[in-house]
Amino acid sequence: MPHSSCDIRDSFNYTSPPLGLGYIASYLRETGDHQVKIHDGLLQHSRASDFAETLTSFSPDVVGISGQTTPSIYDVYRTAKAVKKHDPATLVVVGGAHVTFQDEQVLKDCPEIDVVVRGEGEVTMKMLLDEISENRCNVRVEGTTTRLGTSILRNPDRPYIANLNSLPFPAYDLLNLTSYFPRGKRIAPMITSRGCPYQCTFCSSSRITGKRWRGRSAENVVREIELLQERYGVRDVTFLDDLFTFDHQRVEEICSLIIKDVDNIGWTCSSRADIMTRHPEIADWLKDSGCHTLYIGAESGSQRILDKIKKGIRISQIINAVKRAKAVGLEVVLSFILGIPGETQEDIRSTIDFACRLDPDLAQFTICTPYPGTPMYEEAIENGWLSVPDWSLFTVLEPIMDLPGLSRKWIKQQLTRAYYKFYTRPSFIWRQIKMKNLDIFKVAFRSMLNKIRK
Ligand code: B12
Ligand code: SF4
Repeated sequence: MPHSSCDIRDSFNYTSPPLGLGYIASYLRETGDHQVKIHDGLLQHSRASDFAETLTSFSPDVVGISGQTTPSIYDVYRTAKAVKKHDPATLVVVGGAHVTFQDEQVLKDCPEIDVVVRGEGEVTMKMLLDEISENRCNVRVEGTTTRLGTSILRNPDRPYIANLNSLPFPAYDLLNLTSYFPRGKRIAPMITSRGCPYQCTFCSSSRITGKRWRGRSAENVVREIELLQERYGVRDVTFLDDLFTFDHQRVEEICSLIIKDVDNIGWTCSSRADIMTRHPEIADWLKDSGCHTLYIGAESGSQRILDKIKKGIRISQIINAVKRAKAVGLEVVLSFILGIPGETQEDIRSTIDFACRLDPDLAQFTICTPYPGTPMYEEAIENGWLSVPDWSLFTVLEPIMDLPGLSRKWIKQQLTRAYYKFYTRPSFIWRQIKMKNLDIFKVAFRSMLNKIRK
């Protein structure tokens, strides 16, 4: 991971281990004779000099850099430059969401990058390394964009990995899991599925991992939980899946197997509101097997806007899902987007009021950001809402589109207003006092507002 600023990490003093790199590392070790090391520049105390030291001591033939998020791309460029400066013969490969959709631009902008891996990285990286270790100069590896003389060669896409059970677990031994435990809490992330058939216009996930949802089996998932618990002392798992609850039968199987095989584990996942409404029994399964927090993307309080962003959910489903989750005793975290193209000032006010009325345990408000690869990005370019993009501002805390009828300044004010209005409600503060959560809440809230005000 490049050394990079990150508002979430700075506000909550927490980042999570780079699972994508962990998967690539374990796959390379399992399928070939490769020695792999992971350096995470996002870790709070990681310094650029540590990275230079790693380059010297490990002396890699290939350096893979995660170009996953848009705001970190300039840090990716800086890292690539540092690698080539250290040894110009090192092959520099980048992968992840941002570079997948900006592959040609990235190669044009940064001459130090040799290859972009698009989409899932495990198999493509292995194929690339096989070519190099056998001294073949074949640049025609599926899923890559690379240089051919002075031009750029975009090879065909690689098919998605059909059976996720076939992948080894991430190389946790290379990730130093304990350095990620926030305030000593033994939390680790996991990912149990990839792909999403929905069409939300602001989201690039489904465009990276494909429209077909692929889930690992319950058995495979629970074996990984056991590994995390037994080898690393993990007590709480955060499932980062975009669609953990997509296959409700699989959810039931995972929950039953956790109850049967795993003691003392807490966990968190996210779900779409329509799935929780269609299958209300999911809430009970989650709660009974140790899930304590459910994250739901509510996005907007206006049905017209939900339809416009093709979210495919109804306001009534959000209300039902929140009621249901609270009824079984789950904590609920909702996320909302402000400044969506087509919104009026009234829509934004009603989103903030809706968040307060729903009264979840936490609410996250972000500013609508059109990431490359999304239909919203195309729409923003076509309509001239994005001038020359400064990628470092794509943090979801900065308004970056010039939208008709909504000034950037006003949208930013609404973000601050949303946090104040939601988090200073007496009912909310009282709940935090009762739960003795006030210290963590105060630090995070103050720090988040400082970021927004900057
Ligand atoms: C966990 C997470 C985080 C963690 C980062 C943890 C980490 N160290 O990786 C934190 C909380 C810090 C974070 C922050 C942000 N995030 Co985030 N995050 C995620 C999340 C939920 C899971 C990532 C993950 O582990 N996936 C599972 C692994 C297996 O997949 P993967 O990481 O994509 O890796 C695969 C491929 O991408 C590729 N690959 C990735 N890296 C590399 C490197 C090489 C060399 C190669 C060859 C291949 C390769 O191969 C991997 C294996 O197949 C994703 C959503 C998602 N479902 O992926 C969003 C996501 C990556 N985040 C996103 C965004 C927007 C952000 C933020 C900008 C804003 C925000 N939401 O808060 C900040 C930016 C911080 C910064 N300065 O960079 C977007 C990225 C879109 C974009 N173009 O930027 C995503 C896709 C969510 C979304 N749907 O919009 N995030
Ligand atoms: S927001 Fe969730 S449901 Fe919508 S496309 Fe993205 S991953 Fe799929």
